[in-house]
Amino acid sequence: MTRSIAKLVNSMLAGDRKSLAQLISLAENEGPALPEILDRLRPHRGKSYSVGITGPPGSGKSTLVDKLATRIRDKGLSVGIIAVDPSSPISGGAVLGDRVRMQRHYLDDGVFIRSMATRGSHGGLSNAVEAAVKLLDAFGKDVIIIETVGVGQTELSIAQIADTTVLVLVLESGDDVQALKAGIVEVADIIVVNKADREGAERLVGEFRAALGYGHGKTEPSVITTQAINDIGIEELYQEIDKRRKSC
Ligand SMILES: Nc1nc2c(ncn2[C@@H]2O[C@H](COP(=O)(O)OP(=O)(O)OP(=O)(O)O)[C@@H](O)[C@H]2O)c(=O)[nH]1
Ligand SMILES: [Mg+2]
Repeated sequence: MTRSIAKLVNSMLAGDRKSLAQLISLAENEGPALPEILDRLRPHRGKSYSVGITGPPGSGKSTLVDKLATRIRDKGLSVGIIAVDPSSPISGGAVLGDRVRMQRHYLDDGVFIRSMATRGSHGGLSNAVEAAVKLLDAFGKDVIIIETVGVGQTELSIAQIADTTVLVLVLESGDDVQALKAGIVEVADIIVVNKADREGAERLVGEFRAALGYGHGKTEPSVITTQAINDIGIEELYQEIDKRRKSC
C-alpha cells in the first residue's frame, strides 16, 4: 500500500494526470490512504491560490467558472477546477451541460477538471474536497476553483477551505435585499450579482449595495455585477481575485 501510494504521488508530482485523478478518487473515498497521501504532499504544497465559487442553485456558477477559467488561462496561469456535487435539482442534472460548456478546457493541458460527490458524507463539504485542493496545489496548478452549491452552511465551509470566497447571487425583483444580506457578509470576500442582463438588475444591485452599507466608506465585500453568459464583468472579477491573490 505504502509503496503504491508513494509511486502514485511521485508520478503525480512528475505531472501525470492519471495519477492525480487516482489520488483524488482515493481521497474521495476518505479511506485509510488519505493521511499518507496528505503527508507526502506536504513538502510540495503552498504555491496555489484557491477560489470558492458558491451560491444558490442555478445562479450561474458553472457558466462563471467556465469564463473565469478562460480568463485565468489567458493570463498564462494554470487552473484546477473542482465541481462539488454538480447538478442541482433546479438545473436538473447539469453535469452533461457543464461538460459541453467546459469542452475546450478538457482539451487544454493547463486545466484539470474534476467532479466530486459529497452527498451522503457527513458535515457538508468533506475532507475529500480539502484533500483534492491540496493535490491540485502539489500538482502545480496556479489557481484552484471550487464550485459548490451554497445553501446555508455550505458557504461557511467553503470559506474555510478557499483563500477567497465568491458568492454568486441573482437578484430577483421582489427580493428582500435586506434579508439577502443577512449572513452573507461574514463569509463572502466578493459578491457577484450575476444575470445583470435581466430587467431591473442594476436598480436591485443599487439597493443591495445600499443595504450592505456602501457609500459610507464601506468597500468590503466587493460587489460586482456580471453577465456570465455574455462574458461581461469577468475581467473585473478576475482583477478582484488577483488583487487578493497578490496580497497573500
Ligand atoms: N440571463 C442570463 N442567464 C445566465 C447568465 N449566466 C448563466 N445563465 C444561465 O443560467 C442557467 C444556470 O447556469 P449554471 O451556470 O448552470 O448555474 P449553476 O449556478 O452552476 O447551477 P447549479 O450548478 O445547478 O447550481 C443556465 O441556463 C445559464 O445559461 C447570465 O448572466 N444571464
Ligand atoms: Mg453548476
